[in-house]
Amino acid sequence: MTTIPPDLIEMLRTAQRIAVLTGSGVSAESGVPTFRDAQTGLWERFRPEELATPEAFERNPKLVWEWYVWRRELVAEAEPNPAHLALAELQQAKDDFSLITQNVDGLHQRAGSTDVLEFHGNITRNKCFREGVIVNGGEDTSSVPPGCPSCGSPLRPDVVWFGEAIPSAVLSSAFAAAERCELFLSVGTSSLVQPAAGLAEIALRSGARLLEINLEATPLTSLADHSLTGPAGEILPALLQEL
Ligand code: BV8
Repeated sequence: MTTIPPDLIEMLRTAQRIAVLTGSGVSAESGVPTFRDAQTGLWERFRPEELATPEAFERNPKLVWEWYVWRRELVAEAEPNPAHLALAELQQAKDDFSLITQNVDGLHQRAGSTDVLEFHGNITRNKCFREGVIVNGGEDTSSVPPGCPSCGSPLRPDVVWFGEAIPSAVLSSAFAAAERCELFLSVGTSSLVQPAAGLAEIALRSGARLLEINLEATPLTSLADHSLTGPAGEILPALLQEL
């Protein structure tokens, strides 16, 4: 059972401007493997960083496309877990709440969160590799990856690969949320991937307090005002109970 320090409870109750960054640890209890979990089956010989790049896709579009098909199937079978539900509830309880996620699984939205800032895109959407426009049907499914209906180029998932820029609108909204929040929560992330991992430090520099919830220590832990170690699916509901 999570014991929550009284000053953290006070912080949670009084803060009206909250920003949250989530990583794949929040979806782990929904059965979606975290980014650094050992990959299984066909994918075990690859590191995600080797597949989630434009170069990997250009080198072997079929391999990368099929990795995303496999991951989409995992996500389709997954259900939001208590961590996702608690964050949707927290959004309702606060005047100014921003949820920034590194996850591409759409589970926050399925849990009821709105205006989610998808920092790394969303695996359930496809876009044309050449034109960059979202494609919603009409693709040429005789090839793998399917072909864009307007130009025939291969489709790719609408995610941000390593070496690609975060979509500028999402980036500026996330920076603004980190700058104005009173309390920043970093949940279920190893805080290794940039520029997402830098958001907590922007919040700290702007005078916010920092709460980290994770299974293990990260580069952020020493900077946090509070660091709760344990499953997000247990700790977040416990925090909401105290509100
Ligand atoms: C960019 C989508 C520049 C794809 C992903 C400094 C500044 C800027 C860039 C860099 C920089 N240094 C290095 C870079 C390059 C790179 C980078 O950060 N590399 C890392 C490896 C060092 N960054 C980039 O390339 C970014 N782009 O900067 O572009 C640019 C600018 C202008 C113009 C052109 C270019 C883009 C990065 C985005 C990559 N895409 N995902 C896909 O999903 O296929 S990142 C990927 O990693 C996922 O989104 C994932 O969410 C993310 C981070 O991983 P985590 O979520 O933290 O997952 P992880 O497994 O690591 O950790 C899970 C944690 O949860 C663990 O700590 C675990 O203990 C914990 N946990 C587990 N279970 C639970 C739990 N906690 C609580 N409860 C549980 N139950």
